[in-house]
Amino acid sequence: MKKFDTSLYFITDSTGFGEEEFLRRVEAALSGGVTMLQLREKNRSTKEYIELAGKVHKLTSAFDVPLIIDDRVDVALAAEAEGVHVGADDMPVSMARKLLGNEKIVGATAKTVPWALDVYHQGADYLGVGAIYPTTTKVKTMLTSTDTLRDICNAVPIPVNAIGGLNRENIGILAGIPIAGICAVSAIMKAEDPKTAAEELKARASELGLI
Ligand code: TZP
Ligand code: MG
Repeated sequence: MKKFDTSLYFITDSTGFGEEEFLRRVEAALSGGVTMLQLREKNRSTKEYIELAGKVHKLTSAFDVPLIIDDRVDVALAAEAEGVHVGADDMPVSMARKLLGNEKIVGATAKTVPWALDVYHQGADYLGVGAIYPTTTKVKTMLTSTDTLRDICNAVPIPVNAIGGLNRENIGILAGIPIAGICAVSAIMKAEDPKTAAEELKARASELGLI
């Protein structure tokens, strides 16, 4: 049975880092208490994506953290990752589910209640909702209000994570919304010390009763 915990969901971005430094940061974030990790690569060949996924998978496995691959079901299968995350322009959730089976995790993006219900009914295991704040990470997205985030949380029976521009200074805006966790890229990836950043973000989310 697949089990996962989205409370501190770290999404990577290797842009600007050499491989060694990237992997060092990933490992540091894991040691800081990340509970789920998504490898998100937009500019790699399939071969490079699979190779990097294999290296990251070694690290996540050592921490018993599920590795999710962004966009690419083929890469997730090749690297024997624990799952995939698909957005509006990616493979439909129902197809990803069919290809991966029920033991793998399929996450989806949603920005409205009807969208959330649709991907839930297609078989999504969790949702990422945002962007809550403007983000400096390269992404095609629009802002999602905290009211919509709350409505989505109340509309679906699966874990819903907030994403977009989140850091320990600003996650107070999420207090009282029944999210399952926080997704963060820059707040951890670009931190001077990703381990401390992960620890502090988790501590703050916990203090606010979010996780
Ligand atoms: N989807 C919505 S916002 C976002 C994604 C992938 C990027 C979030 O990155 P950051 O650096 O945590 O704002
Ligand atoms: Mg995508």
